[in-house]
Amino acid sequence: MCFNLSSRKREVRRAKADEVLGGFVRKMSREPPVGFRDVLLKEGPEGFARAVRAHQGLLLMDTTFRDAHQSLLATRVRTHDLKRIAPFVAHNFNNLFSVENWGGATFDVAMRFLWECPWRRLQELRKLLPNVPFQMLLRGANAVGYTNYPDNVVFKFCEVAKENGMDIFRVFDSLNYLPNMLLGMEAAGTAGGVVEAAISYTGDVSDPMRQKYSLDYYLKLADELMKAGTHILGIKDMAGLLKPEASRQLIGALRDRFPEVPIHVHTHDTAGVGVAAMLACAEAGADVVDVAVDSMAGMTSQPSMGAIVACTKGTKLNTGISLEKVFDYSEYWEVTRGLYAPFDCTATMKSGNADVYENEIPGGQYTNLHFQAHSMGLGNKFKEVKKAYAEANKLLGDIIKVTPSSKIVGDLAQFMVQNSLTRAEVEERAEELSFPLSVVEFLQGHIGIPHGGFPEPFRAKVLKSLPRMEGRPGASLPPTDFQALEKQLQQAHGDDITSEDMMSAAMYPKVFQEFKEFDSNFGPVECLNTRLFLDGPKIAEEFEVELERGKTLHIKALALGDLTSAGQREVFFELNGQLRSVLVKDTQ
Ligand code: 3PY
Ligand code: ZN
Repeated sequence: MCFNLSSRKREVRRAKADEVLGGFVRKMSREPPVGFRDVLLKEGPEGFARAVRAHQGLLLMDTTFRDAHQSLLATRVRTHDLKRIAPFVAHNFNNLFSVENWGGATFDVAMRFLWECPWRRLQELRKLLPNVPFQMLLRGANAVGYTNYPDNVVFKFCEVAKENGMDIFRVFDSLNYLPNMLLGMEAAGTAGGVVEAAISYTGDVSDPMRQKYSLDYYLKLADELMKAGTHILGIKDMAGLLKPEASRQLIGALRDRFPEVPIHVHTHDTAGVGVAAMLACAEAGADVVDVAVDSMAGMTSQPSMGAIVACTKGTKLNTGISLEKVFDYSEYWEVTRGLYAPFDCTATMKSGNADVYENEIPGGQYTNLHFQAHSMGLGNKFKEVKKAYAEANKLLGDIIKVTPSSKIVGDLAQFMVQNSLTRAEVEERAEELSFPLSVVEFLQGHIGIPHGGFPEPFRAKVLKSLPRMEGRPGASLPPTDFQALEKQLQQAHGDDITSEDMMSAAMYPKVFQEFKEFDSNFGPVECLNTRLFLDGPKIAEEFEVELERGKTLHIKALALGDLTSAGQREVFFELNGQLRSVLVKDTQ
């Protein structure tokens, strides 16, 4: 199977994207029109929430800048391509509730694979898109990581995010474990952000046979989040399990119980039901639903913006968004998406699948597991993995599955497939099997306590005498000493360490260190266009790199030296007319 896109094709797609953008830029006036962010800045989080609730018509959050590419393109979309379209969004989509552009997996992927600073992304986008609120996904006490951090790290993280322009914090916990959620909510609220406490949805409230996650369960949890003062109530349907009937029951009941609070619903389109479900949510009283622009929508991503805009036009749910503008926006993303073909799930995945109602795999993970099975040349293994995933979930007690609990269920599923074990065999042989560490730690209580408690006797058999944690895991972690961390980072990377760097290092020490080393060797590669970033320049190619406004480098690639015994080559080039060379590792 070949995932590579030829450099020529990528260049053609880039040129097409330039052409599309050129047309937009000519039509844009200088200042973008007033948007909901202006309301937020004037009225504060409470006033903003009131304005959202009072708004006539359906509001949309656009996930194209975060969850859509996390779910379809392995989170690989670069700041460069987000910045190019950001002014268009500011000018033409000023009536969006928010643009989701940060958090979730984007934080570590930016440093790990794109060699760019996630904070710079936020800063740069803020300048280009000043009028629409930015929204991020905060994994409660896990912030933007996969594990618990000391409380002071989560608080500082939210403070720095807010200072850098973040507005709305969607806070969830992968087990809906209230103490973890409350910690994230408090951190976001103390920072001055809009708190959107989001209940992760699983099961099916419209199925009387599925009682563990009943309507009553969700209403009780919502009561707690309301008591804790959330500004907005979020429903986070990370796997796309909300059917229209369940939407009517759940959102209808929440609307009756909490007439004042804005309700915001998130889903994925894995089974192809996203548009129908979001329309049902809106009709039942949701104020905001999540969509992605058409060319970045569907399958494991969010439902299509164009479809929702068209279906609500002329009704009381009218979004006020121009369908023509959605088409233009979609055209940009269609060509830009082509640049990321090596990471595009459609290389192997041709459709969504209603089997998600059985396995309940979240959108992003569904794509990952599919890709893993296919890249091993074992396309048929995906079916087995999905079946094992559903079995693993039952073994762990039928838990909520979203980062990081979804990864734990996935690890157990892979373990079962690799060792050809059924659920009954795992239960029977639990005392002797060497389970993945993530599974053992989950049973020890490392990410919190699942609804209904841990599965027994499975837990006792796996853990034997291993310690069990009580209560909120982060509560027992000693606070991070920020002064000591700053000193340590200054010693490693020089004096100009910022609060943003400190947060990156506190959350991802190794990833941050590698990113800083790369950055000091090669500079800000985010300034390169995506064709150059992914393919490199051709010999004799001349190109320009804009470091900042008015500071442009003219570069011409000249020649490659021989391969050294260390696997490196000297690369000769002209930089603003001067001959230069640099040693680079040859990874071909
Ligand atoms: C994340 O945690 O990154 C998610 O998108 C969860 O749905
Ligand atoms: Zn999602």
